[in-house]
Amino acid sequence: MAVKLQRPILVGGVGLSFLLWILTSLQHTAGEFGQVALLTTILAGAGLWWFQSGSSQSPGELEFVPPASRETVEAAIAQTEAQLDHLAQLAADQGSQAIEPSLELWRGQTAQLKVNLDRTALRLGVMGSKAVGKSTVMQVLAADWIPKQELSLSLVEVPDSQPQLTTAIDVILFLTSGDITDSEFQALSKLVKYQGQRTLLAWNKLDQYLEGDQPIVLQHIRDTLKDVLQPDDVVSIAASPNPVKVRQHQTDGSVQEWMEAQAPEMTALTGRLTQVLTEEQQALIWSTTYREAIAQQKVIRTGLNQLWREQAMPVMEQYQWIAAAAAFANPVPALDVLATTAISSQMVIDLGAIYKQKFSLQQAQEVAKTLASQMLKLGLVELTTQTLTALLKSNTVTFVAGSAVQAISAAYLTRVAGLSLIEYFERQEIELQPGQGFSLDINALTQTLKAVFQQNQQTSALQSFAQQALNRLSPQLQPSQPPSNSPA
Ligand SMILES: Nc1nc2c(ncn2[C@@H]2O[C@H](COP(=O)(O)OP(=O)(O)OP(=O)(O)O)[C@@H](O)[C@H]2O)c(=O)[nH]1
Ligand SMILES: [Mg+2]
Repeated sequence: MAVKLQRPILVGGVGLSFLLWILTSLQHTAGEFGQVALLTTILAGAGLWWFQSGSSQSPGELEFVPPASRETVEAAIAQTEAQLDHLAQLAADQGSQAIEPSLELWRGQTAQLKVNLDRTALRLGVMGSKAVGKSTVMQVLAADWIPKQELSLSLVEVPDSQPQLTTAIDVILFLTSGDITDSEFQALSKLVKYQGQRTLLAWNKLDQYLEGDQPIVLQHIRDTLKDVLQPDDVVSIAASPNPVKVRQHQTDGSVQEWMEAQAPEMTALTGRLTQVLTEEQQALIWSTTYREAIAQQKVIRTGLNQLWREQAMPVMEQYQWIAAAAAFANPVPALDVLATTAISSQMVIDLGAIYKQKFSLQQAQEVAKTLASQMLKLGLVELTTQTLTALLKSNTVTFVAGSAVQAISAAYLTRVAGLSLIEYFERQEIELQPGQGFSLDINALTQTLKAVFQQNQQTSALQSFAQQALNRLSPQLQPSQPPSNSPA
């Protein structure tokens, strides 16, 4: 039994037959409860090998915290490099050459992060809805203000359609042309609170309001944004004020009228910008590099997820057939769900291990129980059984009785549980060093479960799955052949 400690129920390939033997022999001796209890005890006993106490920890805050020091940024870059190394190792172990070009690219980009940390030039990005004056403001800044700055500065427009471009930008200049709209408020909040972007808001086209109203409007914008931006970071400007009509009464009694061009009014903005860029230069560069490192990690993560999925799918499929065999050998509907759960705790541990999510048996049981109860609550169990009953009725093979429906349902539900876990894990933070705490976002897991079930619910998909399961189970239906549990 020492061969494969991580998966005791599969040890030596005899685990399943052993399990089935236990289940069948129990059928004569014990009540329903006793069977489940014993099954759970067997699995729990086996589970002691990997039992480890995990400290519970509240789920991480979503809000971005700007780095306090250069060390924080360097740690984030080191973490990015560690992820890359892990990916490279995984690709080598799995012999996946398809990822090589991406790996090369990501290595280059990650090396660039260290260079970026030592830059001095700053990047200013202009954003805002249509026709608020972005181009005009950029022209005026480029002509009158940037040349006077001692800092090296670049100015870019960030299109609404590509907000991800803000990652590499140090300061965002967000423009409006009047009171803040709801969508502007949402966009600003996201930038500042979620992306941790240093942001100034400029209300442009000040000249369109009466002079007496201007301070009131500005105050109103500041009040609206009080939880997002400090008042100093909200200013008013007129990048291209409308010409003003001038009337002059002549000595001969006639009246002369003409339009007089107005100079841009930008001092509130340029004053604040100069201050922010000089006082916060270092922090701005740290922040941006930190965001870039985190964004790079997300990209590398897609590569990791791809390779991890290649490992996870066969593991999930193995459990799917174990669940089918167990449910088939022990065809009491209420029991099946529980038996499936007992088995899927081990699946949680095995899949978790692939995704660097460490679970104790107890925690895994909690996850499996949550999955099972959500499946019941969402009506997935009933729906699956009903659909499969209807599908199998039309099947010409007459021996596929109730137990086969239960077995295929168990397999299918285990598959849905496994795929949900895989998708859930793909979105979890990973810790390549050991010692991570346990946290389960039940809500996110349930949402994933619903989505995965919906994706896999089509009759055609279920039909081909049922057929596959029948092929799989049929050796066991014929007494002359021993049960098979080796993966396809
Ligand atoms: N009254 C007034 N009009 C302005 C001001 N600034 C810009 N405008 C006018 O607003 C209009 C739109 O300005 P743009 O600079 O093209 O705005 P934009 O945000 O670049 O527009 P898109 O690129 O189309 O989204 C132009 O007619 C400008 O002349 C201002 O301070 N006051
Ligand atoms: Mg424009």
